[in-house]
Amino acid sequence: MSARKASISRKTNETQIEVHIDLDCAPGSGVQQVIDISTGIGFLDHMYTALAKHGGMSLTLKCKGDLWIDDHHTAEDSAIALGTAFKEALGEVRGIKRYGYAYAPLDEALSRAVIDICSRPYCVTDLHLKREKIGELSTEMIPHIFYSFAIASGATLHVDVLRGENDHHRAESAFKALALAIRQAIERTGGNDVPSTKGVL
Ligand SMILES: [Mn+2]
Repeated sequence: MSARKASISRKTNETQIEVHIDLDCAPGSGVQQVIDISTGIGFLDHMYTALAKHGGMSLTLKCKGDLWIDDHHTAEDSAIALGTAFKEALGEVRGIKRYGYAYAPLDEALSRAVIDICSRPYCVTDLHLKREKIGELSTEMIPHIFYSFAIASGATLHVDVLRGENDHHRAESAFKALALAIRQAIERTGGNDVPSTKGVL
C-alpha cells in the first residue's frame, strides 16, 4: 500500500504555513501518531489537534500569520493549507470508502458531520455559535474554516451542531464529528476501484 502523506508550504503576504500530514496513523496502524499544531491561536490549535487525533492522522501544522490584524487570515489560510495537504495525501480517489458520516458528543453538545470525497467541493454548516469569540478564535471563522477545508480538499461537507449550550463544546464536537467522518471516508476498501458510477472522481 502506498503511503498517504503530503508536505506543503503556502506563503502569502498574510500567512506562512507548513503542513505535514500522514493519513494512516490510527491506533493499531503500527505508525506512531504525531500531532504538533501551532497557529498562534490557542483554540484553533485545540480544534486541529482534535481533528488529527480522532481522524487517525499525524499532522504538523505551523502557521505564522498576521494576528496583529485579526484571526481571519490565519484561520482561513491554515484550513486551505490543511485541505490542500489532505487532498494531495489522498491522491486519486480510488480504493477508499468515499462517504463518511459520524456523530460526536461532548457532554451536552452533539454534532453530525457528513463527508463525500468526490472532487465536488461544497460546504453547508449549521453551527449556531452564540459567542463572539472562543479564546482568540472568532466564532464566525469556524464555518469559514469548514468551508475553506471543503473547497481546498474537493470534498462535499455538511456539519451540523444538533444541540448544546456551551460554545466550546459545540465547536469541539463539530470538529470531532468531522474527524470521525473523514476517518471513515478515507478507509481503504482493500480494492482499487473508483467509487463512482462515472468511473472517475
Ligand atoms: Mn475569508
